[in-house]
Amino acid sequence: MKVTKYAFQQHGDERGQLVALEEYNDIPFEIKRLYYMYGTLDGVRRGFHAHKSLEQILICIHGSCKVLLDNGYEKKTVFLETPYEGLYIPKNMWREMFDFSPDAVLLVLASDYYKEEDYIRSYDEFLAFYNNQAESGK
Ligand code: T46
Repeated sequence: MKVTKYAFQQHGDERGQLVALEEYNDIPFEIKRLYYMYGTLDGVRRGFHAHKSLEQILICIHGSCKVLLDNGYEKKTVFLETPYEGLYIPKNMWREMFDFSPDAVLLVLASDYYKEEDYIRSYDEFLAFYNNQAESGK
């Protein structure tokens, strides 16, 4: 499984750091929504779903967390710990976020508005959807 992590350009000077993200230049899609999670309690695991068409970039802008990616065939765990790195999550990818540090702020840039119908929340349904997509070459 290919995991795509972007290393964003840091504009550092004697005052500190700044990262600027532009759609299509730094982010490979139109950014229609952003959201962030913080105050995640110890031991919490979130996610447990895939998306039929949504693409996202996850940036842990403070603290750290881990993300399990599962394409239905292979699993990989990615550690996010810097505000200048973004993890790309394509469509058809099961994800779980865990091991949040108490100070973690996880920012997510999304290619579409919030649509409940885009979620696949059952793992069995995800595997069936994945196999179906693979067979039809999508
Ligand atoms: C994803 C991972 C990385 C909204 O009302 N609007 C939104 O844009 C989002 C993302 C959530 N919500 C509501 C829906 C739920 O009542 O916020 C509540 C928590 O959302 P959810 O349980 O879906 O959160 P996670 O952490 O399981 O998943 C989220 C995203 O939903 C998902 O797309 O890929 O983060």
